[in-house]
Amino acid sequence: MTSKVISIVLGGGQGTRLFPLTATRSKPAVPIAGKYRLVDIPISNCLHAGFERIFVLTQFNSASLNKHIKNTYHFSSFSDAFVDILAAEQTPSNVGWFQGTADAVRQSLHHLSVHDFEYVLILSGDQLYQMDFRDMVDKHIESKAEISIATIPVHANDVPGFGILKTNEESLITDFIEKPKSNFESWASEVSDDMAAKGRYYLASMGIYIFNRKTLYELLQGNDYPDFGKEIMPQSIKTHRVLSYQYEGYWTDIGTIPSFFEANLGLTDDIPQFNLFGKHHIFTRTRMLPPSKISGTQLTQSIVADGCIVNASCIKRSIIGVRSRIGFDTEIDSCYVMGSDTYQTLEQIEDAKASNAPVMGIGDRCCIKNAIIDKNAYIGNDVRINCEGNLENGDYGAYTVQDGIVVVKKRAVIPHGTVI
Ligand code: ADQ
Ligand code: ADP
Repeated sequence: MTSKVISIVLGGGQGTRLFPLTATRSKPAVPIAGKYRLVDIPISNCLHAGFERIFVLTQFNSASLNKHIKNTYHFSSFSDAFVDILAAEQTPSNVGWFQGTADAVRQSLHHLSVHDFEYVLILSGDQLYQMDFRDMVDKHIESKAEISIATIPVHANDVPGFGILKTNEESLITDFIEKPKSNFESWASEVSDDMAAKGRYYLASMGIYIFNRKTLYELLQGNDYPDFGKEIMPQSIKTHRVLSYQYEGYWTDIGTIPSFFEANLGLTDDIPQFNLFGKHHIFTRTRMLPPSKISGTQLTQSIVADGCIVNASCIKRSIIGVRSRIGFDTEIDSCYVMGSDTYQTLEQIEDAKASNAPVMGIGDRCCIKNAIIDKNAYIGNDVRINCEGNLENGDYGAYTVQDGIVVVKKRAVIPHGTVI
């Protein structure tokens, strides 16, 4: 069965909801959990299922995405496995960017058609979850569906963010509405006792779809509907057999700064809902970094990636990414520090100090709370970030503030003594 499936990861539109992390890189290349990138999650789920032919669709291509895919996903030359990036491209018949999710897949059909496959698995690129796609494909085939949508019960508060649907006794979808804003009470479904206890009565689309090859071509060709959720799904349930594949495990959207931040910090929990340490771990690039060196630091509920040099006094509920350097007497609380792509040499560090400029990483005697520090940032000594709270949303040049979270931009320089 695995040889009959091709997977497509929807790597993101313009990525505005994750700005400024997507200011200079495409969304699939955004770093998560200290050492991975967003795209590693759907790709790892596919590889664990044995689905080894994967396209990643992205609105714009970035050096980091190419490099990451090229350096990470290597397969035997005796297999037909691949992970290929398809960036929106101009062709004689198409001058625009991808207009939406369905349009992105439509514009990529000519790359798909040269392959031998019966089912297409379409995945979102900004979700954190571990799902066995083999079971979903098995159910799709058993029930003779033409399309399957993975679904999950959600709370009424979350309904306006999702495609909501209703099913019949065969789990076939009978009604579908994309992101209803009000008066959706009649859309509640029968759910398990566990879900009912959590008030999760509405069946939401997870944006994970299986299409039979013929059905996908039928639905995408001869029209220019841009989105699966807005146009293709509500229409297809009238004309096709569309199965709801219900899932009740951990699954969360990481497409906005607050959800991205919480999903990352959630990984530092005692028993996180997303298991980095299990059998279905996430694949990523092997970097051959040195082990981290930590001195005088009280570390509580934190994740420290490889290659770090940490002298901070205390780090609490934080993720410290690859090659992070953190100075003496610095306190870090509830932060995602992404780390660096390279190390400064000792000479560069001495030169910076001689000219009173910050060195790469985080300086001495800083206090940083509720922040994301993007890669290669230079944070000086005695800097205080978000220690008093109450910051107004906005873009302040070197950093942004959104819902109480400060995001220091990639390569930003925050001079000594700055208070944010
Ligand atoms: P949304 O997540 O709001 O709803 P959308 O913005 O279309 O839908 O994004 C789906 C995925 O496609 C994301 O990974 C996104 O980054 C990517 N994407 C968006 N535009 C793209 C483009 N032009 N090119 C490439 N990739 C693109 C969808 C469904 C809902 C469902 C939720 C579940 O429409 O019905 O409930 O997903 O999260
Ligand atoms: P990101 O998207 O995470 O911000 P980049 O595209 O800037 O990443 O960099 C990704 C890769 O590029 C890193 O793995 C690193 O090896 C390499 N890189 C970035 N900056 C430099 C540099 N100044 N010198 C050498 N390699 C670099």
